[in-house]
Amino acid sequence: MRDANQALIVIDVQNDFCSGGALAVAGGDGIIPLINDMASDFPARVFTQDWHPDGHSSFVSSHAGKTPFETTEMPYGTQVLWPDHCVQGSHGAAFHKDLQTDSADLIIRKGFDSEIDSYSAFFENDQTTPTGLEGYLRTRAITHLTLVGLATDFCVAYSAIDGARQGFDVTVFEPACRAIDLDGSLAKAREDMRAAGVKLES
Ligand code: VGL
Ligand code: ZN
Repeated sequence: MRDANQALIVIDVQNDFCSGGALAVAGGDGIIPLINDMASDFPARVFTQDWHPDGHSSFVSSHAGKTPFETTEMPYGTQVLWPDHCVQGSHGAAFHKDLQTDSADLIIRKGFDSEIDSYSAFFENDQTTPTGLEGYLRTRAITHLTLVGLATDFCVAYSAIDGARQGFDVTVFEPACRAIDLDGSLAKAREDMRAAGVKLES
């Protein structure tokens, strides 16, 4: 077992990001056995769930004339328009059935404000509105985070960078992550993570 100041953060291992899902990430399900094995090694375990209301502003269906993966300008910056995914209470939003979630100390949901997407487990995409995760980790005296899950280049990377910026020691364990890789987004995310002081472990 690792030291008490270490948390495993499992990002968005939900049906919609796994095979057959609305926003399936190639090989997404393949990381589940590894995550299940890792969980028993960490004294603190936090799982996240992408959790959007119907008609969320990040959904392409909310933007007439747009096609999936195009971008649009939002008040908080450029936003990719995603296929509708992880609608609150839907099968797609549920954790994959093979992911062992009983070990979760905390399940944190994000992206529940219709008007703002939230890739990061710490802040919505306006980079100001907190999810509360930082306070949870600090009050438990957690200083070291290991991130795994989906997708490497969006929710994992945004969470890792925000974690590092807040002073946590952050490692992304890449064998237990998979990427969407939209127009070079994986290479850019890895570069941005490194620049923010995130350790990439292969
Ligand atoms: C994610 C795109 C949209 C993710 C969530 O979990 O990486 N990506 N919503
Ligand atoms: Zn989403």
